[in-house]
Amino acid sequence: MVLNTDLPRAITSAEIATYQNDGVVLLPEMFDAGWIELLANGLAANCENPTDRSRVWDRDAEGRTMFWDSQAWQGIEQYRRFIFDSPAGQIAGELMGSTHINFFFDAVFVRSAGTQFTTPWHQDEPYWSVEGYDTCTIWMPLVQVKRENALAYVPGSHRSDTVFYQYNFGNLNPDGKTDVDQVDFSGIAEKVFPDIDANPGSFGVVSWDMQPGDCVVFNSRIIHGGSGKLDKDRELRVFTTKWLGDDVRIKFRECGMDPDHSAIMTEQGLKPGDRPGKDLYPRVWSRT
Ligand SMILES: O=C(O)CCC(=O)C(=O)O
Repeated sequence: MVLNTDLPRAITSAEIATYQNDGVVLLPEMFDAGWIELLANGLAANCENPTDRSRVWDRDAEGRTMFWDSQAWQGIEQYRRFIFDSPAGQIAGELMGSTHINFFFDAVFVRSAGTQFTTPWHQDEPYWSVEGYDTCTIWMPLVQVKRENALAYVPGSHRSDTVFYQYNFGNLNPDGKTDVDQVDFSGIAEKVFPDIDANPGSFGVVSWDMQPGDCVVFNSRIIHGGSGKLDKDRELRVFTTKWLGDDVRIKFRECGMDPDHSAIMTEQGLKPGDRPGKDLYPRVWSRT
């Protein structure tokens, strides 16, 4: 399989400005068919051999499921190849204007055909074992997805300083898995989470029709959610990667973390205030 390790085209200054102003940008046709085939094979292997962290987030009466896994890259060669050899790290670095990019973790969101479950609206970085503005996700559907079923975003919300009461994803556990990460923002939240679904238009919500090879890059502080409600013949297989830029430092949060990396960070000698690094968070790109 031939894999193009270079960007298929330059990222434009307009795309960088959109990412910085809105906190989210659609980049069409950034990964060619070779990368998509590789990741599709990796995701199939991941679903067959999930990590201990994986779980079903939703299972309905008809047996349709939403499956999630995270930080599977160390065991899945196809993911490793993507992380180290694809242009993804460069895309993150150019959009965030960073000098260095470290890889944080992968997460997959796999909905079987017709799944109605929708991802609750949330921000990512408040849940994480790091803190920083320069954090982003590359969201890649490995199958075609319609705008109304894709992940949606509230442009500009990444710049809000308000500490919202965020959803506890640990509640999504129909199979009663033990040792699931939990968060409780009640001690620190300043406001209830905005009710985006009540009036998406007033929040300027955006999302896009996407093909395999397209990606959306979003700042990890942006409010996002709403993906799902699939047609009965449509599945949704999404591979995401999370990237860390210049200002990011390790932070252990009393409200809980999801995914909670504090134990594995500590095992590797990483502590609050450190720059994430070592084998766990490899540096994959530097501006030359
Ligand atoms: O794809 C989804 O439904 C959720 C993705 C998401 O929330 C994320 O990558 O942070």
